[in-house]
Amino acid sequence: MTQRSLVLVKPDGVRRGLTGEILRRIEGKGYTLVALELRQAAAELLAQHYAEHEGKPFYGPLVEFMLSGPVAALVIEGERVIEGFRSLAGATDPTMAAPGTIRGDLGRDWGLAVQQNLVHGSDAVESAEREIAIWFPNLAN
Ligand code: RTP
Ligand code: MG
Repeated sequence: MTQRSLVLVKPDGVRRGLTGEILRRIEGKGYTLVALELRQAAAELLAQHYAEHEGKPFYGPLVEFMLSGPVAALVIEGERVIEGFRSLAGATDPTMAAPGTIRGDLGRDWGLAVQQNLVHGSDAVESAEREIAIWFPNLAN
């Protein structure tokens, strides 16, 4: 089934100049770019985006990190793209993420308050719809 996923290159990825490398992996895999925008996220938008994590110990540091610089926000499309991008991204903890993945090849633990792991990708059809509506309201169906 053709799906869409909301992907973010987080501020660490943009700062380190890895946006192009991450896009290359997505496009190389054969997924289609539907939207692409470099953007400084607002706190209210991040509160919506990360609503499921509110109250967790890493929530405050996570939002602060996501506010620390621009993110590249993307909508990508393809057959099973939601699980496909999660597979490209690798495990949440970049130290443990498999080599060959974005986080495994390009990420590491920097000893900071929150895992800076380069990318976000929607984890289910419902979250993709919700997140696309938050970041790209014009694309929402
Ligand atoms: P994402 O939502 O960014 O695609 O990552 P994910 O599904 O692999 O991870 P999730 O559990 O949704 O957590 C969201 C983000 O919060 C940060 N995090 N840090 N213990 C920690 O330091 C910790 N746990 C989570 C990461 O940036 C993670 O991607
Ligand atoms: Mg997640």
